[in-house]
This record gives sequence, C-alpha cells and structure tokens, in this order.
Amino acid sequence: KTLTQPEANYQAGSSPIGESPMHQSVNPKAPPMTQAEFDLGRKIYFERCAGCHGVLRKGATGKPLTPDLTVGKGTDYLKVFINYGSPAGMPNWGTSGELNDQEVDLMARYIQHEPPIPPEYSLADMKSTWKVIVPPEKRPTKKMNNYNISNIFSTTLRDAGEIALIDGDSKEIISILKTGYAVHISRMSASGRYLFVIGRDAKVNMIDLWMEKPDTVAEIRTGLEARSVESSKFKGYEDKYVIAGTYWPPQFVIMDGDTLEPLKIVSTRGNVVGTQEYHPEPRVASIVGSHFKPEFVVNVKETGKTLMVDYSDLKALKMTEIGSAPFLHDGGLDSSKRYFMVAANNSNKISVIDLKTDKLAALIDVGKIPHPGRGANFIHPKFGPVWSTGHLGDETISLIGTDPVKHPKNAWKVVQTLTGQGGGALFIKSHPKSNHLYSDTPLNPDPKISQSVAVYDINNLAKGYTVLPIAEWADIKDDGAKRVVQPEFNKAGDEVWFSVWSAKDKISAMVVVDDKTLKLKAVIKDPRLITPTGHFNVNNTQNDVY
Ligand code: DHE
Repeated sequence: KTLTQPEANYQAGSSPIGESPMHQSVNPKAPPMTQAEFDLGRKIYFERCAGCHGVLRKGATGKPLTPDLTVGKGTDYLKVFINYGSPAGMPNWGTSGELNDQEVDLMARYIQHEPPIPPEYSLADMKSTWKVIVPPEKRPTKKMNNYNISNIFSTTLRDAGEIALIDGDSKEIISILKTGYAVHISRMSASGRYLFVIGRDAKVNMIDLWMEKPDTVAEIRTGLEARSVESSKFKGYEDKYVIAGTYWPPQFVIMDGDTLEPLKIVSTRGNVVGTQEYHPEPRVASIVGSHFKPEFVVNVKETGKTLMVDYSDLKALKMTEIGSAPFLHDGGLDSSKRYFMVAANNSNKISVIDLKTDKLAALIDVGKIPHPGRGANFIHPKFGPVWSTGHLGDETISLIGTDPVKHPKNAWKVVQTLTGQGGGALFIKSHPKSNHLYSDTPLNPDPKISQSVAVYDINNLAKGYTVLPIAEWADIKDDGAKRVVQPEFNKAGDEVWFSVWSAKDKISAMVVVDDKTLKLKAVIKDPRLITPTGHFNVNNTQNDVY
C-alpha cells in the first residue's frame, strides 16, 4: 500500500500527548542519548510521527518502529528514511526542511530506544478537570436571545484554540469562545440547545445556545488526545448522555448530558478483525448517536470494529461488536438514518452498519482511501437514494445505492463513479433541498485544485463538474498558502459555506455560495477568524442532514 506525500502529511498531524510526563526508557543496545535529547525526540515523535506509526510504535498506516526492528537497521539506515522519505508514503522530513540534520540524527537514535508509554487517564483524572460553570438549575428555562439558533455555524478556529459562533442569517460573529486546542468536530444535542466541541487535547466544552450570550456551561478533559464527541439522540434519551472517544488512552467515556460528569469509561483495546491479533492502542474514530435504539455507534480505527454501545443501563452495559475492516475513520448516516456508512480507509472500503439489526449490512469496495466526512446523500435520477464519498488517494467519487427496499438491485453497490478535480479530497456535501453535490480537494498538491471546489448537477451528472474558485472569491491579498475546506449548507439548504484556511499569521475567510446560482453570496473576513477549518450548521448537525 503506497501513500502520496499529501496523504501522509495529513495523517502526520501533531499530537498533544508529547506534553505529558513520561519516563525515559533506555535501550542498552541503542546509541546513547541525553535526557534532553530524549525529551526533544519524544516531542518531535508525537508532533510528526505518532499519527502514522502509533503512540507505542506498533505501526498503523506507517511501519512498526519498535526497538526489536529498529536497532538492527542502525542509525545511518534510519537517517536515510527520515531524510528522504519513501515512495510508500513516509514524508521526507529532512529534505523538506521540516527537520534539520541534528533532528534527523536525533530521531534515528530515538526510535531505537523503547517507546515511552503515556499515562492512562482515569475517572479521577477526568473529574479533576471537570467544571460545571453554570449548574443546570441556574441556566435559562427558555431561549434568552434573538438569534435564530438553528442556523448558527460553529466554526473551528484551529490554531487559536477557539470556536466562532457565526449567525447564519446575518453572517455576523456572535462570539468567540475559548475551547480545547484545534477543535475537531462540533455536535448538537438532540433538542438543539447544547453544542459540544472537542479539542485535539480531548477537552470537551458544553455550550448553551439559550443563554443571552451563548457560552460554555460545563467542561472536562476526557483524555490526552481525541477527535470525537456526540450526544444521545434516541427517543426518551434526548440530551441525556454525551460520549467522547479518545485516541489516547484508547477508550471512550459516557458523561451526563446536563453537566458532563463522567460516568462510564470503556477501553477499546482488543483484537483486530480478521487476524485477531491483539492491538494495544486502537483509537476511537467517528461516533454517531443512533435514532433506532438507545445506542452510540463507536468506530474503532485499528481493530476495524464498530461497537454498538447500549446506554440504557450504564451499570450493566451491553455492547455489540461488529467487525468489518481496518482502519475505520469517518462516516455518516444514509438519508433514512438506518445505516451508518463508515470509511475503512486502509482497506479502500465502506462498511455499512445496520443500526436496526446491529449487523454489518455490506462491505463495499470504493476508490483509494475513502474520506467522506459525513458523506453526501441525494436522490439519483436513475438509481434512487445514494450516499457518496470522495477519496484522498484518487480523483473519483463513489455513489452507493442505499435503499434495499425500493431499489434492491442498487443497494450497497457503487452505482456510479464520478471523476473529480484530483486526489486529496476530504469532504463532500449535498442537502435535501439542493440539486448540487460539492466536493473539496484541500490536500491536492496543486494550489489551483486545493483552493477551489467541484460542483455537480445531480440531475445531469454526466455533464461533469463546474469549478468554483472559492479562495479567489475570498480576495485575500497575500501569497500565503490556502486550503478550501468543507462544504456545509445553511439550514434552508440554499447556501453553502466554505473555510479558506490560511496559516495562523495570515488572513483567512469564510466564503458563502448561493446554491441556486453557484455565485458568490458573501465573504466573512475578520481578524478573529484565525485558521478556520470545520464549520457545523446547528440544524443540519442536530438532525443529521447531509
Ligand atoms: Fe479530521 C472528522 C480524525 C485530520 C478536519 N477527523 C474527523 C473524524 C475523525 C478525524 C476520527 C470523525 C469524527 C466523527 O465524526 O465523530 N482528522 C482525523 C485524524 O486522525 C487526522 C487524519 C489527523 C490529525 O492529526 O488530526 C485528521 N481533520 C484533519 C485535518 O487536517 C482537518 C482538515 C483540519 C483539522 O482541523 O485538523 C480535519 N475532521 C475534520 C473535520 C471533520 C473531521 C472538519 C468533520 C467533518 C464532518 O463534516 O463531520
């Protein structure tokens, strides 16, 4: 399996784990290192390497790097790899200038020592960070502001450790809230009142949108590194529980939906589907709340297993384990909300999880490294309801039939493959009121492609795509690198919002497109909009509309 440089760089995103205390673990057969060198090596490893090679260096997308393998290779050999990278996807850390000669040498020695093991994160650790800022009885009993809260966009300001709440009607920033670092996703409670965001550092903020000025009412750190948070959606359990999944430690925690009090922690360490080998750090990837049962659908990356976690009795927790394929990453519901479609990105497949029967409905071959975000649902003029995904590793978009009742011949098959602008696609989106399908390509190495998006007319897919030059429309007068990320509709389904994501010290923007005319509708620029990435419309997130 080979990765291109942008794909590898994408996975090599920094991890905050390196900041936690860990003991130097000396391997007598490895070249010596001082404590200061070891500490720097550990920091660089967690910033650059852990995403692919794993915290414990057992290997994931990247090769295993445990001392039993690295010592025999020796420092000089390892330095070549770190310097020049490999065609299999290892980035060229040295020749790209990301690491200097001393750092390359240091890393070649560092990986011959035992991997330091980050600490676990217990209920007591969580409780020591848990704050109820406004207790439930002191919160408003009705909405106290004049915002149309169902059309607010919660926008990640990645490198600022903040989110911006943007009024979707007026396009004004309502407020900027301090959160964890690099918030990955925003999710809504079933009622549409509470917004939950989770930082890369596993900090969860619970934000009350009913307050005169929406603000954090409770917060907690749930681990050392995380990507996912979700709220219970099943009838009778609306707003009752919140779940956060962590990359480290490999576990999830179920919390009280009013206060974020941590109630139940469950480890995801276990055996990989197929080979059934033990995996010491299977990370929790996407999570969704089922509308069919009192269950959270928890996707565990390295083991390739989806856990259907029944939250109706936390004291006698029931879990159904559905094995499909590694590495489960991102995904979304089909338009009936019965099926969860999740990318198995190391297997080039989409796993279809049936939330009614708690079984694997299908495992579908798609293009190279599917990356749907939550995917896009629409009615195909010929094949009926479809869900779609773009790919990181090729230019295709796979359309999968999702209606086994009225369109049984098309169900769980790739009914059509579209050609997009190129590889490096991350997110795809449509809306029940729209006739368009939007696909971004922020990781494409060609700036023309990473700064624009492709739009398809759903009723004339054969015509190919129209290119919208989103970054150009933002009219940012500097030469800094920009990426256009994540199409997201407003509540009415007549506008599509994009982030123009620049470096921390450069100007970024949000660009709003009129979905009917495909013309520029608005540009939101503000010095406070630092590194905007994901942006989530309250109504569409609350009701799983995508
Ligand atoms: Fe994401 C979703 C993990 C890099 C922006 N990302 C997800 C989800 C996971 C994940 C598990 C699904 C959560 C869910 O639905 O419950 N992302 C990871 C990584 O491990 C990875 C590869 C590397 C990393 O170090 O984080 C990674 N992601 C990125 C980025 O580089 C992006 C573009 C910018 C950023 O903020 O870091 C990015 N990821 C997003 C966004 C979503 C997401 C905007 C939600 C999409 C949606 O529509 O739901």
